[in-house]
Amino acid sequence: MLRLFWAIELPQDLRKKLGKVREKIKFKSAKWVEQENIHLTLKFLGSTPEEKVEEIRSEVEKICRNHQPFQISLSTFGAFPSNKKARVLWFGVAQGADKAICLAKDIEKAMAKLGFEEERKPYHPHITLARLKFLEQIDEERLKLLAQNFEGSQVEVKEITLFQSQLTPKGPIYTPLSRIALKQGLG
Ligand code: 2AM
Repeated sequence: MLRLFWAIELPQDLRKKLGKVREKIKFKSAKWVEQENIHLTLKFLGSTPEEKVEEIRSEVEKICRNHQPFQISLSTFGAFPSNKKARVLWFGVAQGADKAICLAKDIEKAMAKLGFEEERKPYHPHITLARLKFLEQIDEERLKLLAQNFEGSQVEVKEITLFQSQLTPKGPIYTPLSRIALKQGLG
C-alpha cells in the first residue's frame, strides 16, 4: 500500500522563506514542516493499493484537461481550529483560492468515484507550516507583521503532483510519483 496525496508544489525560494518563519515565532509545542516538505494539499488519499495508481492518475489527467494554469498569491497566517486554540499554523491563499478550490473539488469527486472517502469538511486551501502538540494561542499581531514579508509572493500553478508520503521516525518523506500539467492555452 502507498500513502498518497495530491498537492501543488511551491517554488524553492518561497519554501525557503516560509521555512524561516520558524525562526521568527515561538511555540512551545510546534513540530515545524521541513522546508522541502512545504506544499499546498489538494486531496489526501491515504493508504492506496499500488495497482490503483494508474487509474487515479488517468482520472486526474482528465480533470487537468479542464483546468487552465493559474496564479496564487499568499494572504495571511491562520490557525486551525482557531487563533486562540491553535493546533495547526498555516499560510492562506488569497488570489487564486477559487481556482484551487474548484480543482480540489473536481479531484475530490473523481477520487470518490474510485472509492476514496469524501472529505467531510469543506476544502480550505492552506499551506501547513507547523503542527502543535498542545493547543496554543497564536500571536496574531506578530504573524500579521510576518505576513507583510510575503506580500506580492505569487506562485504559477502549471501542474499538480501526486506525492507518496512515507512516515519515518525522523518525519515524513514526500516523494513525487507523478506530475500532471494543467491545460495549456485557451482551446
Ligand atoms: P495538512 O497540511 O492540512 O496537515 C500530507 O500528509 C498532506 O496531506 C498534509 O499536507 C495534510 O494536510 C494532508 N492531509 C489531509 N488529510 C490528512 C489525513 N487524514 N492524514 C494525513 N494527512 C492529511
